[in-house]
Amino acid sequence: MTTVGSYLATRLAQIGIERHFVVPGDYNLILLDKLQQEPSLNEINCTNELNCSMAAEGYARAKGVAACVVTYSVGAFSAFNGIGSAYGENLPVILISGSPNTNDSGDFNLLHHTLGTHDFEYQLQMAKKITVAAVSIRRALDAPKLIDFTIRKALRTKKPVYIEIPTNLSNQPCAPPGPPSVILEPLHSDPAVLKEAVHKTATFLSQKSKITILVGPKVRSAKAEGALRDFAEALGCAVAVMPSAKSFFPENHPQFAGVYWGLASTLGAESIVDWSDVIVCVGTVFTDYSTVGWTSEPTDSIRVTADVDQVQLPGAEYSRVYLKEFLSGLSHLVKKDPATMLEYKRLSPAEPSLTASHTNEKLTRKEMCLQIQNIVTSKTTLFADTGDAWFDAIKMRLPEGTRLEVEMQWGHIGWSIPASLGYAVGHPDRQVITLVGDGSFQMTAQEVSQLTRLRIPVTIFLINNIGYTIEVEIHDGIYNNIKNWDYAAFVESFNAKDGHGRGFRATTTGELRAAIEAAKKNRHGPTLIECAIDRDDCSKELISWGHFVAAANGRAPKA
Ligand code: TPP
Repeated sequence: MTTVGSYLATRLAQIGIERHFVVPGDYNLILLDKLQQEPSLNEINCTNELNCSMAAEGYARAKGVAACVVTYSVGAFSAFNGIGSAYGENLPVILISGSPNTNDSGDFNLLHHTLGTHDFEYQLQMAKKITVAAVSIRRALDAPKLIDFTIRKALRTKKPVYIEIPTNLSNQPCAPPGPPSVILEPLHSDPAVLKEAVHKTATFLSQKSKITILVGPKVRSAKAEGALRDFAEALGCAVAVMPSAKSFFPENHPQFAGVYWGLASTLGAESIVDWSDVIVCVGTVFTDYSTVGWTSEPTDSIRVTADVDQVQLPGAEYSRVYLKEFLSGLSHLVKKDPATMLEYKRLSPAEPSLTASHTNEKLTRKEMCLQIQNIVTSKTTLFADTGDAWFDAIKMRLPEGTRLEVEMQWGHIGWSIPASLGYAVGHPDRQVITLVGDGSFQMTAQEVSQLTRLRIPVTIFLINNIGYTIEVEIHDGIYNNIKNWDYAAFVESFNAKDGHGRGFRATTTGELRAAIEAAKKNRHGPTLIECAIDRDDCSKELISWGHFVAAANGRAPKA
């Protein structure tokens, strides 16, 4: 017999979810049982709902979609934070919350885990603001329609959705699921609009002589990385990437022209972007952070914007044009124009060839980065949390196949710990390396416990500069000081009798080398390496970036 719970389980399995992230509570226990009965779904427990939602967000980065199951209010309110992240970062995460028994509202009962009023609607209303579809299943017979509607919406928009299931409905019968194409069928561009958008854009580009492509983070959600490469090769021009799109275009590609991040750019990317007479912005997102406090946003007049489902160029705009199809169409029409590539070769600075030290000296940020860079391979996924870790990771040279994950839109410090758990569960074949500041780590540290429990060999480089350095650069005060921890001991405390987590503290280059060797050998649990560096040892780009972001934050109100 199909029940509401088993219907949902079948649909989650059909969209490729193999692990769902949960924190149990009495409003969702029967639902969790139903999900467990689906043979291809495995439950991953998290230590709290904030981490649970962030772990699901990380799983969606690995597998394209994720599910997170929590209890009413006390669980869902915390999980909303990861759902905000999924929205901002364009990741389809399905938040499923248990909720009160359907009889309770009509009976005017007061219930636990609520506001202590007769309103049981507030959570649904809140979810509507941070998802693209939020439903509450009030009758079992509505479940198939509502579940299909929300899942389809999540997959099509690459945004989170919310499904609320009352505690007494999960085991109630409903119609069995129909063919999965109803939720899986992708959207296609309007053929006439696509044709015109492609022609207009190709004509526009043919009139320009200095074309640069700027790659943004939405290329991933549009599944357009392959089409982007074809388009770039057809044009033969310089290709710069935004910081949150680093690794979405191979860095060993002859057309790669660095990370464009205003004054924090790498490899001279800003010089070629500034020289161009047109910038084709593919899946880009311009915010105060990504434009360095609005100092580096390409002007509209020289911009062609190819977004996930629309195209804009000076004097024209097209909707219902999907990025992958648009780029594929363009690659067949554009003429080769390598002008920016030729100029970039002239403008780009010689790359410094730095090697990690072989002696034993006091650890610095630069040396830490060199040693981490040495262990990055094509099978590595690097997570960089908010803070100087962003700037460290952005400057690293990544081999083809390496992935970098940053959460620059939502920017929740501590995101990297649960997100790397979720990612590693989704991609057990990849080597996950996480760069996280001490302040960020303290937000979500207990999720290392699940890495230990599941024996996942994530390597965490904890950059201990004793405080919130990025905040110091934006606006300093005593609130940027934090309590130091014995991080190595903290991580090993999760082992109890059966764990294999290891913790190290590196204060010298030699200690870091030794810790990295130990991490390579530890295949049955996480390894945390605390990199103890000076409080003022931070990237110069972070200081300048902080200055401009602070200036943007501090603009006086308009009269
Ligand atoms: N709370 C959350 C959940 N997210 C945030 N981004 C902030 C507060 C504001 N914030 C941004 S960065 C930061 C804070 C508090 C400090 C990060 O410190 P750390 O992880 O030590 O990195 P560092 O700046 O030292 O490199």
